[in-house]
Order: sequence, then C-alpha cells, then structure tokens
Amino acid sequence: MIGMIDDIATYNDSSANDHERDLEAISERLDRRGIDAEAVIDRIGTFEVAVPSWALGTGGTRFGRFPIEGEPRNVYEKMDDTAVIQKLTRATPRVSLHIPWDEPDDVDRLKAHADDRGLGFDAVNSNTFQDQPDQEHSYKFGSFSHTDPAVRQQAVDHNLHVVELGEALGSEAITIWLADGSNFPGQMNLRKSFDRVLGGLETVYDGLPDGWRLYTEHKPYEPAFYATVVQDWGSSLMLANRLGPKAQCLVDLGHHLPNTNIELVVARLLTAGKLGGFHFNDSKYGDDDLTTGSIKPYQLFLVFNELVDAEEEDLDNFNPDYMIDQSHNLKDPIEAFLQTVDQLQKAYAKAVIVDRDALSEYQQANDALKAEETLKQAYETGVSPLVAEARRRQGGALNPVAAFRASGYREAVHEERSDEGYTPPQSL
Ligand SMILES: [Mn+2]
Repeated sequence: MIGMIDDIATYNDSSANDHERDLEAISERLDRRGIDAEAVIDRIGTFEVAVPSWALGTGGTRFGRFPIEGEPRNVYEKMDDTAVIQKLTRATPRVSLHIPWDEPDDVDRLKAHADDRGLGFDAVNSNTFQDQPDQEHSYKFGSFSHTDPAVRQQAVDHNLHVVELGEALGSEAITIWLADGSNFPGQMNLRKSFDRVLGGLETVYDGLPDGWRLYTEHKPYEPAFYATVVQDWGSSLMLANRLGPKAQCLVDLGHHLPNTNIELVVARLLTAGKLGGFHFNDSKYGDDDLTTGSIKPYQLFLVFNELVDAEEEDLDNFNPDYMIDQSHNLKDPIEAFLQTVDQLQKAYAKAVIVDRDALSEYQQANDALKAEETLKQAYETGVSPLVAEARRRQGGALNPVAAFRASGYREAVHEERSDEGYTPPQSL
C-alpha cells in the first residue's frame, strides 16, 4: 500500500507552474533583504521531527473516541503510516514509541520492518501513569513517588525494560513523563515525594547505555489536580541537574499554564545546557494536544527564534530532539501530521530569516519598536514556497495533504485493515 505514495512527481507536476512563480517572487523579495533563498531552502531541508506511535490512530480526548476507517491496528501498520508521512514530507524519518501501548511482540521483526521502510526510532516513552493488566502493584497513588518501595521498584524496572527495548531498536533516549502527584493538600509530602522520584530516576539513569539521554517532561496539572511532582521546568531542571549530563528537560508545548512564556522557558533551559527536546502540539486552555501552530503560531515562531539563535551561536549542549505529541479525534491522523510538519518547517524557516544582526543592534540601542518589527518582518513573510521547495528537492510533495488525498491510501488500507478486531490507541 505504501507504494501508492510513490508517484509524488506526478502530483507535484500539477502545481509546479504556480509554485515556481511563487518561489521566484519570495526569492526575489528575500534577495532585496540580503537573504539567499537557496541557503534558507537548504536549512529547511535539514529539519527532522519524530512521529509519535500513539497518535497514528484517532486518539482524541479524555472523552469519546471516533475512529476513522483504515486506522492502523498494530505497531507494524503504524510504521507503514509513518513511512507515508516520511515519503510526503521527507522530514519524519523516526518514530517515537510508547511502551507498552506499542510494545512489539518481536523486536527483531519490528526493527526489520522499520529498516525496510527507511525508518528509525527516536526516544522511547515509558508509562507508569496507568495500570497494565499483568502488573503486580497499582500506580493509583503514584509510581516513582509512591510511599511503597515495591511500587517504586516496579516503575524503575519498567523504565529499564523500555531502555533495553529502545537500545535493541536503535533509540538513543527515553522520555519520562510522570502523572505522580496529589489531588488534595496533605495527601502527599511535597518534598519527600520529589526526593523519591529523584531516587528512582537515579537508578534508571545509572542503567542508561552509552550515548543515551534521559528526558524529564514536566506538566503543571492533570491527572494530579493539586500538586504534580514534576510540575514545572524548575522541577524538571532540578532533576536533570541532579541526575547528570545525560539528563535533559523535555518541553511539551501543551504542558504549561495558559499564557506561560514558553520561549522564555526554552531560553532558560538553553542557558543551563539542559534543553533535551520538544513535544510539539498546541493548546488553547490546557494540555489540549491540538495541531501544532493551530492556536498560537506566533508563539511557535518565537520558540524557534530561540532555537535558531542558539543554533547560530553554536551553544554548548545544543542538540534538541524534536518530537510531536498530539492526538486527533476529528482529523485523519496522517493528514494532521502532514499539516504539523508543514507548520514546524514554516516556523523554522521564519526564524531562519530573522535579521539577527539588526535585531541585536536594536536590542543594544533599546529600540523596542524596531526590535519587535524585525521579528514581525520575518514572521509575516510568506515562506510557504521555500518550505514546499525544500520538500520537493528531497523527493517529497509540494502539497503533502493534496498528494495524500489523491493517492487513495486511506481508502486502500481500509480494505486491507478491516478483517480483524481493533484495539483503540490512546494518547499521552
Ligand atoms: Mn508530551
């Protein structure tokens, strides 16, 4: 079925004329600003982001799920769908696996299945926020922070298992998000619960293979509605600092209270040399897991502005791991990922064309208006043709969603995948 996506050149031909005129116009406009469009296209072409295994089905919300026809039924079919996204965008060569939701029955088979499709594995994600049918102890009152050492040991063992699995697949990082916390004042000792989390993470950290990183992911609330143990970037940074150089902080854009200045969080973590990576998504109210760039595209640009600034300064320990963490109840997940990658590439492209020398001069001179305008000039530039061209040069689609719809892939896999029962995917 993946072969249905092979004829991208034909899809591209239908819009090539308009595209080339648009590309010429933006290239000329950038040239007048002293920016080489070719160099921008080359940089967009270097952008890569991992697809989360848990969001390839229509996941959705804390409430109902409305599956679409042709959803992947297992991790192998999820790799197939990722291969489609990769063919169309050329920017998603890796999958971030969630264990146990997407635990393979045969690691070698999954590795071979991925290799055949030119895919690799990004950070693996552990899960101690819900009980599995076969586990001995419950996480109802916490995992790493639990008062019972047996529960904590079970959480540590699970994470070490995830690391071992990831190592066999070629991953080089583990992301740990903990739901641990309390719903009522007095329920949990605020200080000691944090110490227990640190103790457990130290054991996992000691078990990391060479070259691996451990990402701690913070979240302000939910499911703990009074006090989450790893609530904010300060707690995450404390953990990463105490654990050592392999530990860094992961910023999930949706894991912040409304109006949090996330680009400032990113800047602080960059200063600390502890920015591990991102879970990209967007949010209106809370951890909404909406499509990246759908609600606050300017914020996304400002985050990338910090990243490009760090990239160009060649900052120490700057090697962020980009992953997506969204779920879709209304959109076809493949289409939502195509849209997301496009949004990310546009935000990156806009950050690349910021006139950093001018910005620095205006900042130095305290010219608030011109400094802000320098950012706005880049943000308001229509970079779509540059992003489309970067994709086309790597064999991808000028318009990935249009090419996907024209391919008939979803209809074809519906036929193929409708012969067995279906296990609903879930979302982080
Ligand atoms: Mn996340």
